[in-house]
Amino acid sequence: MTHIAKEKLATLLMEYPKPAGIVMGYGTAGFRARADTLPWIMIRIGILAAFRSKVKRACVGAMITASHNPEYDNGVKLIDPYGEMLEQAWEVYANNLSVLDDDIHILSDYLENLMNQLNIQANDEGIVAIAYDTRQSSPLLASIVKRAAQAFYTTIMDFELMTTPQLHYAVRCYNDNGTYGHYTEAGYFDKLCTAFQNLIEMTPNIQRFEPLAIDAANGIGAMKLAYMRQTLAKYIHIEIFNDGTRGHLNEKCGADYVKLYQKAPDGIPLTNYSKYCSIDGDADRLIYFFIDKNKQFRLLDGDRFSVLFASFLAMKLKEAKLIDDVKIGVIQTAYANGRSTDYLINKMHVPVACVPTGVKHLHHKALDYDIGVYFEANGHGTVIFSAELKSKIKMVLEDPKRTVEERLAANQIRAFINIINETVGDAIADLLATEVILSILHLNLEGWLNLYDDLPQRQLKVAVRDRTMIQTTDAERRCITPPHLQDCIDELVSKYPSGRAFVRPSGTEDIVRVYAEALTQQEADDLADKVRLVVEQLTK
Ligand code: G16
Repeated sequence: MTHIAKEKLATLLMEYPKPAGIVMGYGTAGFRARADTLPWIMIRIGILAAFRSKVKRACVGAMITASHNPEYDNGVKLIDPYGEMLEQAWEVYANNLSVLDDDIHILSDYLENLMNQLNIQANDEGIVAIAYDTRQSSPLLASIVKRAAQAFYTTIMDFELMTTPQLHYAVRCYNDNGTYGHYTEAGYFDKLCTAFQNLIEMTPNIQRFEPLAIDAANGIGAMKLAYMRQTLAKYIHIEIFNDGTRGHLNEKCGADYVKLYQKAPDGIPLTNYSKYCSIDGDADRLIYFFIDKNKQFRLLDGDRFSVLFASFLAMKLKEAKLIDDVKIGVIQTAYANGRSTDYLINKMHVPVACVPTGVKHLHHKALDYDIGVYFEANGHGTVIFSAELKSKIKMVLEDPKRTVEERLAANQIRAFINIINETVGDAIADLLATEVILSILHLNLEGWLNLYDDLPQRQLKVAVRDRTMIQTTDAERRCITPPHLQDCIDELVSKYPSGRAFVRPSGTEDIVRVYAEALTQQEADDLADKVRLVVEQLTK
């Protein structure tokens, strides 16, 4: 480690000291907490980003956001060269760095050891792409990451305001030398919008698009959607509400609020549209909803996207006569409604895997398939396509013996792949994909909802003294600590026909999450409430 790096770090440590007694872990989506408690961790993450880039000899990303959390929170997560979440082995380094106090000697000893272990030379070059959401605290936090990374001979690509999925995309494109697309925001929109238009233009008898009202959670998505709205105005009429001009970020609006409370967001007229959707604060989640004939609010969550996307892709694979050569699977978490899992397995005959919460887990599992469709029930997800699948599509397109219908289906899959952001769940890409599938299949939201009936469910947030007291296993479906908690949950669940419940500590908020489902809403509410009481008692 150079003398200059040491000096720069020492200055940063003095400017942004670590508060006494603070403990922070790299959670579901990186470090997340109240923004005013974060500057010191940004120093550590800036260093780690530089090291990761040097080791991978590629650009890595650092996204400043707390996504669905309230405005007063913020956070940071690292993005690996292929646009995926940071490799889990490196989360250990992040946690080790977060434990270290501000002593420059101890910190530099640790860093020198780490450089030796990872074979990093002081003058190896690094490149870190940084972006942030619209939170007031974001620019300062980004500037600290930047300065810490620069102390280690690292170039910064500063994208400033971007959605989280846009940064994932940019990192992938940059390292792919443009094969995946051009790494700028213009490149991102060009790829998505061109693919969307192509899919529409090539599809005969496509249904007219109904106007869509979007709740943008008063976040970064509003300004990005506004750009796209103009480009696609010829095809689809989009209205953007909760665009940040009046309300607060994620407050009574946004995908998390709509999903959690199962109700429409504030700030959007509920009479004029047949289709609504909500995105979250950094535009990586999407939830659809509508008001039915009986004036009831009806929700279409992440499970519904899995069913819709998998159905569409399976249908096109059949038409392209590729279905027998392609392994398609769906990845869910414990939050997936039991009826969605049943529908996928028993009606669609698609294999379903269950993994712990967190896109990193779903993404990893999805790589086992040629087409891996993954969505968390909260609307966070995407589809990934194997290189083999892509070359099979190409072969169909280039084979003169294939029929017009087979080639059309292959072409439709190819265009669909280009709408999707394969690096991570992306509300904008998922929105375009959903809209175009609904139009191709001539489905309205009611038809989509009627594919199966959800079991009524309830989710609660429970504040406890120390959420790490709860440890889970079996993809978070069972608790191993505190003692007796799981026995109590099992006993409660046994009293409700088709009942299911689990608890897990959140990795993004200082709370424990309770989930329950049962045959009626009253029973789901009861079960959730009883589980909450048990959690409160056993974590006192
Ligand atoms: C993040 C993660 C998601 C996760 C969510 C809630 O979403 O990316 O995978 O489902 O947090 O996690 P937890 O239940 O552990 O708090 P976002 O949209 O906030 O980035």
